[in-house]
Amino acid sequence: FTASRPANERRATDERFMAAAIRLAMRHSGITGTNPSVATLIVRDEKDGQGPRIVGRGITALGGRPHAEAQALREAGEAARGATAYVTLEPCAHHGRTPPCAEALVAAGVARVVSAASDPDPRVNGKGHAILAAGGLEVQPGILAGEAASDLSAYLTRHAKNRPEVTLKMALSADGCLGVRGGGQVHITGPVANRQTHLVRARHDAILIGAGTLFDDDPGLDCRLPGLAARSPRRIVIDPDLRTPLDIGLVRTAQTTPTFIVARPDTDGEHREALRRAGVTLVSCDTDAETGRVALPELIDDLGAIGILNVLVEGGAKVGESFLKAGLVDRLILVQGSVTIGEAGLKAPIDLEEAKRAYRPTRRYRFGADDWHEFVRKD
Ligand code: AOF
Ligand code: ZN
Repeated sequence: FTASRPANERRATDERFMAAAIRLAMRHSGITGTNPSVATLIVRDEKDGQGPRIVGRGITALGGRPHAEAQALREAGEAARGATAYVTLEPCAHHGRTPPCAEALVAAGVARVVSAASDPDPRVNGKGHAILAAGGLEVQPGILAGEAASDLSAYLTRHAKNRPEVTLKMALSADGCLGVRGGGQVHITGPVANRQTHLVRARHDAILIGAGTLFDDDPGLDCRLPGLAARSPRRIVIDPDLRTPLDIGLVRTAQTTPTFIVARPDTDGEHREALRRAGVTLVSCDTDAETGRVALPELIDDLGAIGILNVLVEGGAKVGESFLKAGLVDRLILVQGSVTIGEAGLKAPIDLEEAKRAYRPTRRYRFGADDWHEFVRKD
């Protein structure tokens, strides 16, 4: 529909519909299994002066199938003929339970396909676009590729690094502290930033804290936003010496929300058994003989092996520092509040200035008095 329009107008239209498709894809982010959450919009110009209109929409279904394109084409029916399809990821080229989406787009008579991110899956990588071009469709890849890749990052990390993606989130006081030395919780961020944190939790498969944070805060680590409670992530506590008591919140709720404790295998057998009876899953870890710290790369690989695609590290200066030192932090969320802690403050392992050197800023919001910064690693 855009062929007769000037190039800049066409580009603006493409970006507008792709932005809508990216927002649509976010709805199933984290609930499509190992499949990425992709969205498709089928758009046509009705030539009635009203401009382009959406005639079909699809999001990758829960668990991963059917794919977005198949659903959008079904909704569009005959209206797909001559239309433009917006897809947040290159359409697939492999035979699963259904024929490849790229072939379905050709068969439906779609005239033009605009895509955002390319698919690193070796069964697809470039082949999806090639099928479309061979079918005579006009292909425009790379529209809002960065934005789409940011939402697909857990999937992209799994292909690029063969491990779950790690996001470290920390709330910093105005003077760069996480809290007061020697414990004691300080409320650094306000209610809007706290709700945003719950939204971030809902988009992760697992949330990880250190035993210190568990003992100090006895946190719930769930997603308490209306309608999203079922999206609460699995909870992981790093507690190599297995000091977690049976009467702490996470253990008491382990029957309803999957809870993992990472401990050395030689810890007290009776306590291990009692925790297991309470519903906790114990994950074995190795520790460094000198520092007593958990071997994180191995732990992250183990979490990947049980189907976890992304992990949100939320607790403790030491845990945060260990993940940073191990080079395992792919994304960083730093929320700077307006409180000043002063002398007694526990310095954060990274501040905004250091973050800007190693990471690329992606999103930034202002929530009340809080400044919310998101970064991704530069490599
Ligand atoms: C698409 N549209 O909505 C999604 C795609 O296990 P399968 O057969 O479903 O294939 C998984 C692969 O399909 C996944 O690795 C990625 O390449 C692609 N995901 N492709 O055309 C979609 N979710
Ligand atoms: Zn597909």
